[in-house]
Amino acid sequence: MAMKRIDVIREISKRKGLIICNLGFPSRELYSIKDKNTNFYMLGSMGMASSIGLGVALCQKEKVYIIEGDGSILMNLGSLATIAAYATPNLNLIVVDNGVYGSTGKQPTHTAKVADLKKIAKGAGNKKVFEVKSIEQLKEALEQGGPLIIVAKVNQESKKVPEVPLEAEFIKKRFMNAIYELNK
Ligand SMILES: Cc1ncc(C[n+]2csc(CCOP(=O)(O)OP(=O)(O)O)c2C)c(N)n1
Repeated sequence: MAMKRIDVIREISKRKGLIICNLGFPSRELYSIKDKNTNFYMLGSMGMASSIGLGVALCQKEKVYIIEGDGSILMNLGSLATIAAYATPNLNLIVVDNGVYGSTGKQPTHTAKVADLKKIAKGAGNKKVFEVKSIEQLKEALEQGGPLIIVAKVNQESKKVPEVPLEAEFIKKRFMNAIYELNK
């Protein structure tokens, strides 16, 4: 049976580390699984989770899990080259590829027909890039040690969960405090 985005997010949420999550349903699903002060929910901008996550990985020692979307990473492909150039071993970028802009009505993205994110990530210079289609494959890929890019192929399903009821400023400050406490 095809993997769902929420299964991928649940697996990542079980792990110890910081999570920077894409906006829309991915953040809503992550919040509904378990809200933590180590979760950063991106509320506004597509494609910025990978850039923010790289910055967070570079400036402290905790593991960082970035949950991106295919539509979002396609808007910021440059971040894949910046990650190839600068990423530290604590960086794990998971691109959840459902082939659609799932949070805004399932309009197809370019991964549905032409774009291969694994090849793009490799072509940008990243060494460890995996494509996974099951939770078992995802777990195995996550064991490989970073910097790591995983393209997780999922179906188009979003769980009908409410919006994240937190203010952007609160999310940022809480996340910064959590990083400070973990790294002191
Ligand atoms: C720059 C920008 N353009 C458009 C939007 C509107 N928008 C919010 S979420 C979203 C879809 C995101 O798709 P994807 O990254 O593939 O993630 P999915 O929801 O499918 O998991 C869109 C178009 C936005 N927030 N920011």
